[in-house]
Amino acid sequence: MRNQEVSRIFAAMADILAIKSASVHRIRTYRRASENVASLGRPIDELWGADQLDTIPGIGKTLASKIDELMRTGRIEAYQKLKAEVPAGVVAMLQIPGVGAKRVALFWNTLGVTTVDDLAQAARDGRVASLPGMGARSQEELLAGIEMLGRRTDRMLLGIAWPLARDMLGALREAPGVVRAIPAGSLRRRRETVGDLDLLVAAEGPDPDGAAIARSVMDRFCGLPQVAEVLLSGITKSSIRTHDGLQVDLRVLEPARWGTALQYFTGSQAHNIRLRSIARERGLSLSEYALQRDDGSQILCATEEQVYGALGLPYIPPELREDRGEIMAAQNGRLPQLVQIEDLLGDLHMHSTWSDGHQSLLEMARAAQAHGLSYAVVADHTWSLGVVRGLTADRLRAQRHAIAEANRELGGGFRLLAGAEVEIRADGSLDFPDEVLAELDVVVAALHSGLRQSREQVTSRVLGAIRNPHVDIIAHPTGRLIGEREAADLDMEAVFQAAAETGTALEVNSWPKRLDLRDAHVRRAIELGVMLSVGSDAHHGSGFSDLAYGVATARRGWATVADVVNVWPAERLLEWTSRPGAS
Ligand code: DGT
Ligand code: CA
Ligand code: CA
Repeated sequence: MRNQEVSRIFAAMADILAIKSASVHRIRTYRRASENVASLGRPIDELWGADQLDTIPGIGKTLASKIDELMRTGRIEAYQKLKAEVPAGVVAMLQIPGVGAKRVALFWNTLGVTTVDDLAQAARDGRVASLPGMGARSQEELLAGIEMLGRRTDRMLLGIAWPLARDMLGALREAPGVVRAIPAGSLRRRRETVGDLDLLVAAEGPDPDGAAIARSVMDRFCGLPQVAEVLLSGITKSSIRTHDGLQVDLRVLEPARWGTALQYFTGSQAHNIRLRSIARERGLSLSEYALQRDDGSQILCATEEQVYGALGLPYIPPELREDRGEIMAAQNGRLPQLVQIEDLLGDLHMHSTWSDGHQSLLEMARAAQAHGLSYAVVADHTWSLGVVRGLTADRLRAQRHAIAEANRELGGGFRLLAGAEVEIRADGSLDFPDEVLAELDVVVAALHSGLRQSREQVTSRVLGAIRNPHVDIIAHPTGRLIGEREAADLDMEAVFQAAAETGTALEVNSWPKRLDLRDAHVRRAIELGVMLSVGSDAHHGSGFSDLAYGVATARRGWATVADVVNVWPAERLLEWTSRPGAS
């Protein structure tokens, strides 16, 4: 599948065009094409083979011919030309948090810098501050951004690694003799980022030692289209590096030892160390191969339940295996019944073309329904968020009519609720007065600006929003973007206490770059009695599948159905939003 490659090239072309200040239309065309190819859901090679590239939204004749060129020749001439015009080090400046194409062009054209290092030096020399539109403060922010870029690890977002693992395993499952194929390691524990992928396959076959079967699985693995480089190709373990630079280890096992191997390679290491000491107390030694008694005899475990069972424990879900008290909870029969994706009945945070979303109310509703939901809150951005076409009070009212219209069209099988993602402004006030908020079914409030304010300032803004009786949910409370932007310096204890007191829910935002609240915050919030809302933040119908990442994060924070408001039917949710003290 070459979708990722095509998507990456179009995104890179859009970046270069933006630095060259090409027409906004042209830049957007490439950007959209990149997004649409990434979320295509079927191999682009297939569409190309069937001469159907132009059925992809946003791909016209010109872009189709470029994809065709790539498929036939392995390169796109126009991309090569663009790359020759703008140095790679200049394009890399776009990765600096807070730096967009206009700034990059300014640095390149006026300072003559062609690498991020040159730019950092120029900032340290004070040459950035004197540029038009810049100043001492923006120079400092630039240096902080570059520093953050340097600290960025090469861990991959869960939202990228999970689909990648799914694709690779899907291909391996088709190999002869394969009976199971799943990701272990941090991906199975659903950590927000993964260092490398640890894939496990159980295979069995006619030949006595299974070697031929294992060999054929390994060959298939090393030949997958995602593979850029084979690091190691053995009979029990192979390692490759993908085009995105991610290392993937594959182990092929006998089904009879599947349980111990899966348990071992799922980790975490800290969890495993505890399990081994419990095993020793029972006169057993636990390894990836088996449980072994003191007399040397082995207990083979085909399932993880058998491993945990032999140690006197119930099965512990992978998301909990971080040595954060899960083993004691298991021993005391107090493991939480974790919330599951199937438990969600609605989504409380999605966008439409009324602000910066890509699809209409009706399209979003149908997509949400197709994802198994029965209602969704339209939470478009409000006017003071400058970068998007945020809603004024008048347009918000007009949107309510459109929502009613869409609901009639949907005919009762699905319901859109009227909401807004109301901006919490830098001075702490909200974009709408109370009487406008009072007209909405659900009010979501969020910070998008002033995230670097002092702890006192930024905390008081969030507390103010929580205490507003109309506000039901605080979206992505800390504002962090994984690997890009630190969380605001919030006093989280104060935030959790206020949310618990007022019955305001805090969101677990499902967008893979956010996952905010994060796992540790979820855990503490629940301890203090805070309700959670798992929100997709979808800007496109395909965005509802991100809910899986939000649910995973909630599970890592020990959340049960009792902690999540969008497991309720719409009627109960609306009772909650009109609870005493709210409206
Ligand atoms: P990552 O890759 O950094 O996101 O995190 P993990 O947890 O996937 O770690 P990784 O890939 O090094 O190893 C996968 C699992 O294998 C790990 O969670 C537990 C197990 N494991 C690996 N090496 C060791 C080890 O030296 N001791 C123990 N007890 N377990 C290990
Ligand atoms: Ca790993
Ligand atoms: Ca590994």
